[in-house]
Parts: sequence; structure tokens; C-alpha cells
Amino acid sequence: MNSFRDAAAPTSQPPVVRLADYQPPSHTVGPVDLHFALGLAETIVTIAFPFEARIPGAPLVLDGEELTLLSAQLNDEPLPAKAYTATPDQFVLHAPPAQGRLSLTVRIHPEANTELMGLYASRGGLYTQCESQGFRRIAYFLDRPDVMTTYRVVLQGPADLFPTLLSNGNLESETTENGVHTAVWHDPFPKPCYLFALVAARLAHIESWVTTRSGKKKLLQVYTKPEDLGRAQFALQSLERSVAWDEHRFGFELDLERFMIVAVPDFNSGAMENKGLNLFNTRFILADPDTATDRDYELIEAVIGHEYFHNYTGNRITCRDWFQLTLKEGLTVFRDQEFTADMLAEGLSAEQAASARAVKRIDDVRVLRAAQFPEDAGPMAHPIRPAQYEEIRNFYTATVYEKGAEVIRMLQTLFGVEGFAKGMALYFERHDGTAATCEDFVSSILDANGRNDLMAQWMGWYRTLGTPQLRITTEWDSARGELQMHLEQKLDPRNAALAPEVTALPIPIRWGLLTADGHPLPVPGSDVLLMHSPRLTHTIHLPMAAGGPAPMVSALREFSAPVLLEPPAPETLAIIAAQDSDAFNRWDALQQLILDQLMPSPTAGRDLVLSAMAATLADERLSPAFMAQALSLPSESVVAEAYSLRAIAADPEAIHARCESLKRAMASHPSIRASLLRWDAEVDVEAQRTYAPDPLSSGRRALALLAQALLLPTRDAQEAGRVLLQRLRISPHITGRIAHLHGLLRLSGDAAAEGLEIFYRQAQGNALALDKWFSAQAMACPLGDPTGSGVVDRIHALLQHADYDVTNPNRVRAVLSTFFSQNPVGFHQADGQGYALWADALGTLDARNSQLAARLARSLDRWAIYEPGRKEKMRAAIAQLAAKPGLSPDMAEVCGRLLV
Ligand code: B3K
Ligand code: ZN
Repeated sequence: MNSFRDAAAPTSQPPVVRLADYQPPSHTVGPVDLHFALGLAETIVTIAFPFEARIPGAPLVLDGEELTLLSAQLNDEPLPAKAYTATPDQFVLHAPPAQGRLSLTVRIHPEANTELMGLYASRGGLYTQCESQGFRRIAYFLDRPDVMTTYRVVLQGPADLFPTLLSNGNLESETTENGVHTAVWHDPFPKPCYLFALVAARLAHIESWVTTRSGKKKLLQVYTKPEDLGRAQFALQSLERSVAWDEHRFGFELDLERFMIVAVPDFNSGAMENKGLNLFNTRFILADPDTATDRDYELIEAVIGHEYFHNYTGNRITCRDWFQLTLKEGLTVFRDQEFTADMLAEGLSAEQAASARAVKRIDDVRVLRAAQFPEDAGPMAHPIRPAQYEEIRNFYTATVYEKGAEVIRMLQTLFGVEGFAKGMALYFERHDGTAATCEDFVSSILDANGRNDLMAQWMGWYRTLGTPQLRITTEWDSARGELQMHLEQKLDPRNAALAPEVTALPIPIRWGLLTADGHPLPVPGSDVLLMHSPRLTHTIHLPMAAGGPAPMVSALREFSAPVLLEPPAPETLAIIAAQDSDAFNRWDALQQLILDQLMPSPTAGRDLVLSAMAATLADERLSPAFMAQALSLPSESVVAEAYSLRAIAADPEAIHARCESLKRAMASHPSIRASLLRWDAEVDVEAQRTYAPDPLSSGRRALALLAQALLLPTRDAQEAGRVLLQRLRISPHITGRIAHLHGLLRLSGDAAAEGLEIFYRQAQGNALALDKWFSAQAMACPLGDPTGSGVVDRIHALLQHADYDVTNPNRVRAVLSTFFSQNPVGFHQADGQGYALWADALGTLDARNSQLAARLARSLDRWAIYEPGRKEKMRAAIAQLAAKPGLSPDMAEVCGRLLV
């Protein structure tokens, strides 16, 4: 049972779970003994544990899902039938003694488990996914994160099917007798059941030993299917780097004797931080030049770091309840962002390191703006700690993760790296080994820095939704050298009902000054201004600038808060883009100029933005990785969001046309073109080198391949096709191959067909490379079809392809998620056929894997920002899906919220 369930809710409505209803568990339980008789079709599970009442006389109510009870014992005696009630979803011991030992045996069906939640079969092996509420699909238990105990696990199964048997913690014994393989694992760390994991499969592994700072030797292992083992090396190295970084940066030492990572071919999410036994989507483990792009390499290291860092932030200190999810996720995303930034900057000069860090920050902010800002503006908006939900599975969101990480980052901005680390140390001193709340974390950081006065206001970030808007205007008294900065913040109006007590949020604004001609002007006092009222005037005296023109403010450097800052005038943006000392703001100023160009009526002339781009390309202090970021347009859906902010209905075709037109203008501008041609030639030079995914090489590749893409529409199609095919044939890495395939698909016709054939052949036997073959087609929008009229037919054909596999979430995402989210022109066909495909495909998928389907459905979150014709068709498609009989609770919640 979940103690939050609202018993009074009418049965026709899905029950709402509320944070305000939290009650501690009725019983303490554990340690737990688990016994598995493993089989693909059928597995028999026995769970046994002592319990003790915390609330005298309370029934012992255990969660279950699709379980069949085979036997029940109390204190080693069979329980009489009237002593309990067992349904597939619940076990209730009506009048338990104050303490006792319960033992329950159930039957489950891993092969029939298409939800991939609980214990499920994937390509001949058995794997688990228990977060958030999958353990109840394995055994009856108090499936809630504040029930922490130790586990001893006996795994038993046919040795020929399951030569590898893994669970959390340490291996106590392993035997094979009469064809039966038995392994006994013990995890000495108390944990909630969502961190339980097992693997029973035929796997191979590589390993290494590391010595932690207290001198202990620890075993690190990566397991994959035998045929994939050659692609596991980078993952193991990333794990070694993660272990070292967490010790060095936070003093967190690996606490287990061994740490294992397992690659799972069918996996709903990216990875899972089970204690000592991380399970990963193959996508975030397997890397070689034929499988993983530069971006994949970076993501693999980030995800391996992320899951490893959860060992402290999530596992040692877990969440009291699922509303606190951001306590572990926001914090761990922040930690993995810092890890990546440190890895990128390693070994570079101070100036280069700052630029490398800026590139990482730009990446993160791009994700935030593309995924989280729209979520926060739409019908699924929720605070980073939601106050209620129907299905927790729907709340693994960009808001909980990405905005959650920004809220943590703001604390580091306020207190500095050392002050933040001091706060983390206090958090662990106070809460290690417990299930904590967001308040516990925030007060630790504030107390450690002597700023508990901020507590009440800081928690406003956890209670409010929507992206705050920030406006900064200045007044300059030249004679006195006095600058007045007027700051104004505006919260999302929906907070008036949700959190009326919050009138302003504490917003740290990192800022600096430039002279009118762009030179740095020292800021008197701190360069971080904490704004915590709706309005604020900050006055500074600048005697050195007196008598001259008004200085310029470069605000929100490093993107110091997750807010929407009203951009200054285009002329100011151009100077910041060219000269600011803060690399992030240089990029952002240029992005604002680009965005302005993509509006129906730009405020600046096109020359201004083209000159700013040309200047960026000519600035030798900037890295190629930065230049590639600077010249990459925002995605068309981000442009649609900008329309919405200006109260203009978005027309995807018109937006696409504007983006294409700006890209052509870039490729035709003499100075930009000359740079692009030079970088395009680098594609051939680079193809002669041995592939290495280091930041410098990948930055050069990014810029060279961007140049190739930008030049394409201005080239003779036949000649361009010939060059791309040649480059595709000889490229030594998939980073190049996929870029060349994208180019060929834009050209369409014979060149595209040949490119597809070549890439398909190159990808044989490599599921992850084949995923890219599918996704390239799902996102393709040919130059000759600017309205994307042929796209939907192509998607239907992909769904019928012999290699399309509905049982594999990666393949489903490669086609459906890519089409819904990365092919705006094709998806938003004016006749609504893209939306019809959305409703049909998701209706079918929901019956097999509701979590995946509900996630993909979020691609229509922003239906209301489009022009009336499409908007109505999207609404109708959502309504059609919502009305489907037998819809899962996950999907019902998403559709219900989208339609409000
Ligand atoms: N904690 C897991 C998320 C599991 C998602 C379950 N629906 C991965 C992560 O964020 O680290
Ligand atoms: Zn996580």
C-alpha cells in the first residue's frame, strides 16, 4: 500500500497522491532474505523479513503488482486463510503481532513483463528495474523509499541459461551443482527496495582494480553480452575517472568491495543506480568509433558518472518519499555536470579551461531551454518538488532533473565551490544512512555557510512552477559616474494559486560591466547580486567612467539562474557577443541575435547578426567547439517557444523557412563562407587521423561537420551528393558517417538511397548504429520538400521495416520520439496526419509499455502555442488517445493534463 493514496477519491478517477498526506511507515522491517528460483517464463520468489509495529495494532499492508501468492508463513507456521487478504496488488496481514517474521512466496512471469518494470526478460537474460515502484512487481513489500534495510539474496537458475548471476553488494558464495547455478549476495548497506537489482544472463566482463584514498583496493567491473565486450573499455575508464573525481571533489570514497555495471539491451530509461550493481541501457555503455558519436562518448561518461555519484547522493542518503525526487536527481545532475566540466578542462591553460567549461555550460543550458522551459510553460508544469501526482513515473522530468540541478547550482554560485562542499559535508554528517527531505539538504548548505536566514525564501524554488522572468534596465548619470540598475522579477501567474505566499524568488545574478566600446570595467563589490524581492535598485559608483557614455551590463553570466532574461538592445548584444569576458554570455548574446532574426519581424538588420557570427569565427582565442555552438541555430521548437513568449502563434512551416533562409544567408556571407569552406576541407583531413573522442578533436569535428551542413544547400546537388557519398564510404567513425548520411537525406533521391544502403551495411550487427540509421530517417526533411509532405509516409514505412522492433525501447525512440520531437515540419503537417500517427502509435504502445508511451506523449505538451488549424488537430489527437479504452494510468494522467 502507498500511504499517500487518497482513499476518498472516486474510483473512476485515478487516485491522486499528495505530499501533504505523508505518514511514516506503520512497521519497521528487515533485514530481508530473498530467494529466487529463476526462469524466463516463470520465476518463484520468496521474501522473508522480521517486522515490528510502530503503530500498535495497525495491519501490515504490503504493496504488490500482478503477483500470485503461493504461500504465506508467519514465524515459520503457515498463515490461516482468514489471517490475511492477498490480491495481485496487495497483501494485508490483518492483525499482526507486535513483532514477527513473515515469509511470502509468489510467482511472477518475466517474459510476459513487457512494461520492463520489475523483473523482466531481455534477449535471453533476466534483469530488474525497481525505481520507483517496480519492486512490488517482484515481491510483496513496503515499497517506499523510507523503508531501508539490508538484503541477503539467493539466486538460483539453470547454469546453461544463467552463467552470470549478480545482485547488490558482495558475493558470499557461488556453486554449480547438477546444472543448477546458485549465487548468494549480501549488501551490507541498508537501502530502500527501489535500489534492489539482479541480473541472470550469459554475459562477459572486463574489470580493473582501484585503490581508494584510504588505501583500500576495490574491484570495478563492466558486464555486456559477449559480442559487445570489445566496446566496454571506455565505460570502465569513465567509471575509474568517476571514482577518482568523487573522492577528490567531495571526499566521497567508494564504500563497497566491488562496483558493477551491466549493459541491458532493452531498457526504459538511461540507467539505474542500484547499490553496487548499476544497470545501463546499452546506449550509455557501449562505445567504439563505429558505435558511438562524439556526443555519445560525452554522454556515456556523464551517465556513468551520474549513476556512480548516486552512490552517495541517492543511495547513502535517499529520499523520504517520491516527492523529494529532486533531492537525489537535481543534486546528482549538478554533480555530473561539474564532473564533465572538470574532465573537459583537465590539462588546459586557465583561458582554455574557461572556454571548455563554457561549452559544457552552453550544452546544459541548451537542454534546459529546449526541454525544461517548455515543460515549465506548459500544462505539465510542476515545481521541482511536485505537491501531488497520479503516477510518479510521469515525474522523472526535465524540471525535477534539470531545473533541480540549476537550483543546486545557484547555491554553489552563492557560496562558492568550497562553501558548497562544506554544506555537502554537513548534509552527510547529519543525514548519512537515512531517507531525507529537500529541506534537510537546503538547510545543511545554508547552515554550513551561516545563511539560514535564506531558508524560507529558498524553499520557494521547491514550491513554485514556471520560469521566472527577469528584466534589468539601467540609468546612467554621466556627470556623477553613477549607474542605477533596476531589476524586476515576475513569477509565473499560476503560482498565485499554487504558492500564494511566494512573492519573489532568491535569484543570484552574476554580472559584469563593459564600457560602451566593449572593454571590461571592474565591478565594485561582489560580482554576484542576490535579488530576493520583486523589485530592486542597485546603485554603483564608477568614477573611472564618469563623463563618458553609459557602461553596458552583462547580466546572468554563466547563466547563474534558470530565468528568462529580457535581452538588451541588439547593438548591446553585438558588443557582448564580440567582447564579453564571459564566454557563456558571448554565446548567449549571439543566440539572442539569431533568435531575433527568426521572428516574423526582427528588430535588428540581418547584417548585424552575420557580422557578429563572422567576428566569432575570426576570433582565434575561441575554440572550435565554442564556434560550433555559436553558429548552431536554436532548434525549431525553441523558436516556436520564443514566438509564444511574444504572443505569436507558431507556424512550423514558416519557422522552418526562416531558419533555412538564415542558414543560407550565413553560407553566402563572404567572410563566413570563407571560414566554412576552410572548416569543410578539414572533414577530409580529419578522416585520415586515428579517431579519438577527446574534447579538442571532437570540437574540430563538430565545427567541420557543421560547416559541411551549412554549405550543403548552396552547392550543386549532384556534386554535393558525390562528395558526401565518398566521405561516407571512407569515414573512420560514426560521428562523420551519421553527419554525411544526414546531408545525403537532405539531398534525397538516388544519393540518399545509396547513402542509406552504405550506412545500413556498415551498421550490420550493431543495434546502436542501426538505431541511428532509423533516427536519421525519422528526422530527415529533404531540401526539395520544405513542407515535409513525404515525411509521414516514410515514418509508416520505417515502422514496417524488418529491423523495427517494438520490444526494444531504443528502436522505438529512434523512430517515434525522433519523429515527434526532431522533425517539426514533418510532424506538424498541416493536414494533421503526423498527429494521427501520434495517436495510433502511442495507443498501441501504451498497451505494452505504458511508461515509454506516456513519455513519448509529452511531445504534444505545447500544442496550444501553434496556429489555430494545427492546434485544433493536435487537441483532437490527444482527445482521441485519451478516450481509448483501457488506457494506462500513466497515459491517462498525461492526456488528462494536456487537455486541461
Ligand atoms: N534513477 C534512475 C531513474 C529511473 C527512472 C524510473 N522511471 C536513473 C537516474 O536518474 O539516475
Ligand atoms: Zn539520477
